[in-house]
This record gives sequence, structure tokens and C-alpha cells, in this order.
Amino acid sequence: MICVTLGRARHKRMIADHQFLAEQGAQLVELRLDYISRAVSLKRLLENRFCPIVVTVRRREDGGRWLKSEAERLTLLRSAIAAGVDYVDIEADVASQIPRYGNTKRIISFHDFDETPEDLEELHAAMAEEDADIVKIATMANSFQDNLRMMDLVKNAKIPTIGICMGEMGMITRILGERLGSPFTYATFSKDKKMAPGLLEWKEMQTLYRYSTIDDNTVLFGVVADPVAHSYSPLIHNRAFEDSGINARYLPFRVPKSDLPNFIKHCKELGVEGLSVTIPHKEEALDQCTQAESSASGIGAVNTLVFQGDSVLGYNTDYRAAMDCVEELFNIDRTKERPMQGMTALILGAGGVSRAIAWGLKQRHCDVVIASRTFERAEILASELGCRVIKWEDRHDERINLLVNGTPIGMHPDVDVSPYNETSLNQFVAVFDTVYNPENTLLIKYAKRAQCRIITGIDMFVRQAAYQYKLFTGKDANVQLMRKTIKDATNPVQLN
Ligand code: SKM
Repeated sequence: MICVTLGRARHKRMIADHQFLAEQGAQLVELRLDYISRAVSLKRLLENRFCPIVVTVRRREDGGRWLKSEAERLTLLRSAIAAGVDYVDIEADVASQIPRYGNTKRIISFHDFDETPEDLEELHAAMAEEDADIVKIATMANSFQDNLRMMDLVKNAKIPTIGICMGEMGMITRILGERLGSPFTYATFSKDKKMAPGLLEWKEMQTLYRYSTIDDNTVLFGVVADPVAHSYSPLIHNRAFEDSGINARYLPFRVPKSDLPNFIKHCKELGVEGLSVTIPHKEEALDQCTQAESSASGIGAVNTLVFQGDSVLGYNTDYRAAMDCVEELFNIDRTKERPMQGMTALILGAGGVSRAIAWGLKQRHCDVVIASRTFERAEILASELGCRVIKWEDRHDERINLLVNGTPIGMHPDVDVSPYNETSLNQFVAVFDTVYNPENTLLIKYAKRAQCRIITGIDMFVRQAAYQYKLFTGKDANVQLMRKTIKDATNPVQLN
């Protein structure tokens, strides 16, 4: 079950949104009375019980907005119990002052916005002693280990327990709540109303993660990154799983660089069978592989891990996807030994994606030139792969057949910049922008105007994801659906 948290300053809005949520099928709504700006009228709020409710009056030190006295707050909680609300949220340290009455269930809560305390078990035991029907512990995750400790606590608890790690790093503790045995988890009504760090949107929990149908047989996949919230991988992989009726979910794992080996070690016990890997983990992930395909070793990075028994298999589907795009665009004969001999590509940027594309083009005997805003990085990449290097300022002077943007220049929200001048483009240059959000970057717009042939970031993103899907499930992905899903999400709706 998902409890949708509702915080509104006015009674009228709180009541209207409660009704709306109930009509949309919400099974439980948390009314955050600390959000109400005037004197709270329980009578008005509880007049119509559109669906079961949790009443919460959160103090400021626990992340709430309550400004009045503590005595008034406790009176409000007692009154809510007297009015027979379904659940009341009582902070552990005041629980002894709020007696049980009627059928109202007691959620005994604890919040820590800085860390996940070491003594979680003792904390839980003490909270359970407070005549708790449900124990709710919400703490800040500062490492992936914090999630593991929290999930263990929930799984092994003898009384119904909601254990949440807050922040982007803790998102999985929210998504996997039901599977761990939590009576419910929390979600927000809409994204613009972020009421706690890492809180996901109700609709997202329902339609993207399909929370209530995650069971013990659900196979997990995910993207490991730091940060991770910007990634569109959960969107397209989950849509594809749903479409093909596979009982699998794809989750966002925010893991700091230093935590990656430990995280990979725990994937098996978490039920994770495969991962997409992105910034900043692609190189380190290769070191964690027991076996890697030759292209991944050659590039020095993986973007895909598959766990099989005790083996960690590494792949680089960025490389495969990018080469498919280039070969198709130039109509390259793959049977030729040196299919791109005589062609020159200029790659802007010296990060992971540039490395994968440069390696692929060099394998095909293309002349590759690297330009990066940090000259030293370009030099290192060029010398490792046998490419030429030029200064960033000289990038418009090269005669080229293919321009590849491997920098983030032009990416949302900085959409009004291009890494290359329009005047230097012409119909004889093909332009490949690896930025996928937005698809129509300023560089792609320039390229279209100059009548260049183009490859967009979405072309590449969808292909690399489709390869991953095949590696994860052994089945072909619905590529059309993946493409449509990401296009809909990244291209703003055009109003007349
Ligand atoms: O290589 C991909 C990776 O598989 C997923 C990803 C993302 O989710 O943003 C980006 C690329 O690095």
C-alpha cells in the first residue's frame, strides 16, 4: 500500500486534494496538519472520510512546519485520535503523552535528517515499546550500506515496520518497501511538492515502479550512478518490462564512487541481476568484472554488468550502439577490413562516451581527432587510443566527415549553447550529438539547418538500452516503445 502525503496551507485545498486522491484510487492519505497555515479545524478536515487517513503534525526539528506550541500540537493529535482517524503519527519521544484510544492505530516515528544511526536495532526496540502498531524510522542515507542496514531492519522486524532512508541514495528503500514487508510506504502527491528528501511521486510509484506488484519473484535491475535522478534508464527499461509482461523492475541506485565495490558485492543478496553503469562508475566497474567483452577491455570502461552465479560480466553497449548508428549513417560495409579508412572524425570531449566512440572508430581505421576543453585529458585519451589531439580553440579548423559531441554542452537545462559553430558545418559533415536531453540540441538544430546528416543522443541511448535489455533478459526489447517513451519524456509538448 502507498500512503500519499498531502501538505496544503488551506483546509479547502487539503479537502479537495484528499477527495481527488481517493477518487483516483489512493488507499491511504497522510494529512500533514503542520502545513495548514491557520488554526486547524479537524471538524472540517474529517467531515468526509474520502479514504483512510494518517494524521501527522510534524515539528520543525523533524522536517515539519508546525509553528505553534508543543502543547497545542499534542492536543491536536489527541483530538484526532478521539475523532477516530485510522492512524496517527506520534514521535517516539512524546509517545507516552498520547494514550491509545479507540481503533486508531499508532505509528511511532523517528526522523534523522543527518545520518542513519549505528544503533538502529536498539532504536527500533525502544520505539516498539511505546505501544506501537507500526514503527516508522526515516533517516538520511550517506552510503549504500545505510540502505542495507535499514532494509535488514525492516525484513527482520517482529512488528510492522516502515524503514526509509531519505535522500536520492535511499530511494530504493521506498520502492522495495512492500517486498521487505512494510505495511506501507510514503509518496508525494505531485513532484513540485517535495515534502521529504527522496520522496517519490505517487503516480511514479504506481505506474513506473508498479510498487504493489513487486514480490519475492521480481527480478531487479537498475542504473548505478552518482547522482542518478536525472537518468532516463528507469523510465525506458521499466516500460519495456511492463510491455513484455516480465516480472522485473529497474531501479535508480545512487552509489558514491568509493562505495561501488561494496555495492556490487551486495547486488546478489539484493536480488539484482544486472546493472547499467554511468558517470562516474564506468571505469571502476570494469575492474570489478570477473570477465569483460574485448571491446570493454579495449575501451577501458563498461556501461553494463550482468551477474551470473559468482561471475560479474562486463559489456560496453555504448560502443555497440554508437557504431551501429555511424555504420548505418555512412552505409559502412562491415565485411571490409578497414571500412572507415580515408574518413576523419572530430570528437569533442574526452570522457567515457568519447572514449567508447573513439575506440570504435579507430578499430574501423577512421582518422580520429580529439579536442577537449581540458587539453591534458584529450592528450591522455589520444595517446592511449592512437588518435590525434588538437586544442579546443582550433576545433573549427579541421576538415572532417564526422563531428561527435561527447561533452555535456547543450544538455538540459543549458540548452542555448553549442560546442561547435554553425558556420563551420556543411552538408558534407555528419553530426552525432550524444546529448539526449533535449534531443534537439542547439548543435542538432545547427546541423539540420546546414543540411548535415545527423545522429541524435536518443538514437544512441535507445540502442544502448536495447542491447542492455537483451543482455539482462535474453529477449529483444521493444525498441519502438523505448524510443517513444524517451521522446515523450524529453521533448516538450508543442502548444499551438
Ligand atoms: O551508457 C549509458 C548507461 O547505460 C545509462 C545512462 C543513463 O541512465 O543516463 C547513460 C549512459 O551512460
